Amino acid sequence: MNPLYDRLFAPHEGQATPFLMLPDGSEITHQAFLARAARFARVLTGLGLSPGDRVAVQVEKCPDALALYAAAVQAGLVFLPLNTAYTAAELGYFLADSGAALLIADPDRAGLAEVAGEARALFETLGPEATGTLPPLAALAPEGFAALPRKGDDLAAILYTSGTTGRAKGAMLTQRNLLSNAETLVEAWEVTGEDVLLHALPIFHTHGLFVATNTMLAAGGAMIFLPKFRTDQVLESLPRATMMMGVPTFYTRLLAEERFTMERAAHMRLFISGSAPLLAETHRAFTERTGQAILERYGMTELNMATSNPLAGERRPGTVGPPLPGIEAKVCNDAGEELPRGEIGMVEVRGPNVFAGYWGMPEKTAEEKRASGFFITGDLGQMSEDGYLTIVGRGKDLIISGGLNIYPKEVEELLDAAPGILESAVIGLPHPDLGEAPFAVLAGPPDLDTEAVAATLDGRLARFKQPRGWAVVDELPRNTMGKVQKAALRAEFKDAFST
Ligand code: MLC
Ligand code: AMP
Repeated sequence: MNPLYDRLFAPHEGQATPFLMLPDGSEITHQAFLARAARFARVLTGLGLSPGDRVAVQVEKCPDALALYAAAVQAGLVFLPLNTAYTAAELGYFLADSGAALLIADPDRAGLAEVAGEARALFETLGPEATGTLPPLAALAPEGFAALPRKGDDLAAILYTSGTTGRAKGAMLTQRNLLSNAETLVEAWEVTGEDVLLHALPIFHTHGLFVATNTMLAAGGAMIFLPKFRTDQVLESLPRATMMMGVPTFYTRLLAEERFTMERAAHMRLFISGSAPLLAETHRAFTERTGQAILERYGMTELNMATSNPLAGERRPGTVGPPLPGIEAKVCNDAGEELPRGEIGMVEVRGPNVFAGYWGMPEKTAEEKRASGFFITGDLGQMSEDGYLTIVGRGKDLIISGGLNIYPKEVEELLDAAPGILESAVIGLPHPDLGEAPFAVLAGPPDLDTEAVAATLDGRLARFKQPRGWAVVDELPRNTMGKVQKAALRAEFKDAFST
């Protein structure tokens, strides 16, 4: 028994209908995809990996990257997907912390060999250009692979999520976490084998990998599988799709296009948004343009999806809807006591979706997960009388830029160490395309060369985390407790990206 494989993958082994539709017009059936995955599973086990071992993967989005995920599930391995934007310096930590047995990365990332540590590193271009660094994949007969036994509590994946204080944490997701959420979403959004999801998200995060892919697998549907969000490609694909999942930037980019019309969206039955707040005005403009209401949902790496506006019923702009079936979400005070409806407090969530804990960090897990099972999300929310949750802010110092998380602390530590800088504060400011984007305020001499400072981050910090704007001040504003007043800085520089 391998619950995740048995439910999401095995039923489609003989399914000859398309699973992945690619930009070049070619299609990969469920059957062919799973045959490919089975070969990968044989390769992985042939390399000596056994159930429970971590396999880290940093490769560009392509069908084979997804097949590696399926293979890891089938072989009982713990899948550890990594953002392709991460530098070798960032990756070294994930590999060492997770004790990964294997790293699979694109060959142009060969610099990673130096940081691979104990992990065996394989550099291979996946897909049609495969160069054969992986043991002779093509030579293996497509005989299939019997899924190795796993239990619901066994880990299926570890996803790293940065922390407000220092080190990134590996969120441990069990087979049950992933499976229960996929089943819940199929039901909530009435996903069927007839659905075609327009997939333009990256596949190294919860959104693109689990919410999108697991749900389509559970339903036996298909995906138009685009390498990334390119407006032209998305516009062209919409008339063949029935659903799309995206971060708010996807929707603002579509709305900026006159070619995005009611007619173009007419074949779609469901547009879903998440990972960052969707402005109520975007929601309304979208309805005006297409006649369809975006369905906004809320989740996080540790939770998969926790709440969702209803498929049938009011999709209320600015809210993330009620808790999904089988999941509890409440707004609490610091002691974890539920507050009266309408009051603002910390969002806490409990259910089969809640992760098992942080890898190797029992104290961190205990700080964020109560004995009662409720997870303290770090998001501030407000529950309406009729049970719709609104995310009103974050209790954690976090910037979400185009759906990607940036922890200021990580950037500030590097900036503080740069020559000439007394101290720094990195803040998120409103950005017309990315929702919010990182901006650095540096305390230092007035002639400080910010370009030189920016250059010190290259190679050490993924580009998306690097500040897009800079200001130099004499000193940072502090409150009486000595804490940097980021709210004051956000107010002072609020228009930096909008003018
Ligand atoms: C790319 N860049 C970004 C960025 N994405 N900078 C800040 N924030 C981002 N999100 C930078 C690159 O480093 C590069 O910089 C330049 O922008 C162009 O890169 P690109 O790849 O061409 O960018 P683009 O295609 O425009 O990407 C923007 C985007 C993409 C919004 C389409 O980031 C995206 O798909 N985001 C989705 C992220 C996601 O899936 N989040 C879900 C997390 S799970 P330079 O300097 O090199 O030119 C989660 C749980 C939940 O949150 O609830 O779902
Ligand atoms: P991640 O750690 O990448 O999984 O990001 C999770 C965070 O994204 C959550 O803690 C929220 O702050 C944010 N988030 C996800 N969905 C929404 C949403 N619909 N509205 C507002 N914030 C969201």
